Amino acid sequence: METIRKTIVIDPLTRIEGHLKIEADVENKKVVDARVEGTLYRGFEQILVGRNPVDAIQITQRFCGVCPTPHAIASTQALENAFGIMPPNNGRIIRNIMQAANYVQSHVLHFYHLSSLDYFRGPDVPPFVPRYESDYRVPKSVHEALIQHYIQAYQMRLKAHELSAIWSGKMPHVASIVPGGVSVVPRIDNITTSLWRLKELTEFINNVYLPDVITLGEVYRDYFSIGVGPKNYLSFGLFDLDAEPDVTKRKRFFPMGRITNGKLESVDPQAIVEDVRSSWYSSSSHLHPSKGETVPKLEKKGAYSWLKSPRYDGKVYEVGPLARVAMMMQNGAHPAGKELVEKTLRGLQLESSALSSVMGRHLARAIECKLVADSLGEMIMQVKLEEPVCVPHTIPEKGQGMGLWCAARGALGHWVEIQNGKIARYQAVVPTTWNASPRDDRGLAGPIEQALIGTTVEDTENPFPLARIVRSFDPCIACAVHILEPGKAVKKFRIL
Ligand code: NFE
Ligand code: MG
Repeated sequence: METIRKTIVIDPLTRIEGHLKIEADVENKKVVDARVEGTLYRGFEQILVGRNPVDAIQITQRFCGVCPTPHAIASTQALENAFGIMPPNNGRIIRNIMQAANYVQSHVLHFYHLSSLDYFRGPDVPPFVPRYESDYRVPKSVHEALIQHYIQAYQMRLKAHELSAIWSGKMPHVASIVPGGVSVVPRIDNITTSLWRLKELTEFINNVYLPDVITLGEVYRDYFSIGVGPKNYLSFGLFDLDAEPDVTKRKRFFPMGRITNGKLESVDPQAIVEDVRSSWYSSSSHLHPSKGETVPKLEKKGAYSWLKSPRYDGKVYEVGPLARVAMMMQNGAHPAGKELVEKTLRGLQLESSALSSVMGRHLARAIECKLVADSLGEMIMQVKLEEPVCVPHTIPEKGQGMGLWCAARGALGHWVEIQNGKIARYQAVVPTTWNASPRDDRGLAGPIEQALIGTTVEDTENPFPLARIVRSFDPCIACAVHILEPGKAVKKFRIL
């Protein structure tokens, strides 16, 4: 039989954050190779050099409007690490509240407004038309409800933003996170106005979001075996439960850890490097982020992305809700959460291995959203009105710091070096850099590239399975790259 070869190009992929191009080489309807290309350069890491270290908390939040909160927290923790301070209980807890609200907002955003229209038609009015055609299979009986939920989800995201803003002053981009804690003085109405919003959010997650994900899981069962990732998972964990200065020993609601070849392991931050062989940077490759460099070079031969390739001990790791849920299935931190995952999979007559898939990622995100919302009430009630929220800080002449946290999309690290009281080096390694990374120095494909390879594409003119796979990772390229050449020929775009 004659082999039919074709390269599918999707550029830009819509309904994600930022600018992403997908290239998939297809042979006889099967993806045999794939390249995930971040096509946006931003340069935040250089903007930070020479600034007052405390500016990092505000500037790094401008990486992204979806996940400013984790950048504020990771940068503050990097500074606190360099300053030798830790926040008091109230500071720690109030940051957790803001982060939990941001998780809920982000997960609801991802499922309804970024992903769900991959699976059912929106109403026949703009902005839902024109639309690309797909194998929409949702039965009539639930279709109308899904559209209603899509609209309701906007209200829910507003509620989650408000819940954060009660503590963070505003959203997006929190105003009250400072080195040593937070600057908000809690009052009783912060607590009460948070609780009623949380009640509405919890009801939505339990009665609408999670059931909708399960419904789509039933209808699109085949997507529990499509988009299989590297099956190695990394999480830095989050929601600090104590003030242990060593972040690798700190107690967290979602503990730090890795799963490699099915085995639960600890995290040694020294084992992280970023390769740039396939990235448009002339700086040295394979550097630890504390020594990382970001020197752009668009003409670099063999490069195809602005994203670097973070690797742990030379291996490829998927990060995100699926990584945290995969960890939860082994680390004993949340028996009820584990039971819910098992029960849901049993209901769908699936094995736990089905989690590494498009639908597995959506399910993990929804179950994590429920776990976070269910714990948020307790976090709010832990705030002590009469206790301090912050400790003072002094900026040292020289120092180094690391903040490891988890954004909604996965493991997030910030590294800062201070010289003469100013930032001398700043490196951020963000979730989408892990997931959407290009080939590393050894040629290993990144997690999304791996998930694309092997996929069957029946119609190369309408490769919707590829779009569904990429979106299940919830990529955010604005975060991950942190050039436009005016006057050059306009590209031919294919929008999916
Ligand atoms: Ni812009 Fe982000 C999250 C971070 S993604 S959304 O969550 O950090 O890489
Ligand atoms: Mg970076």
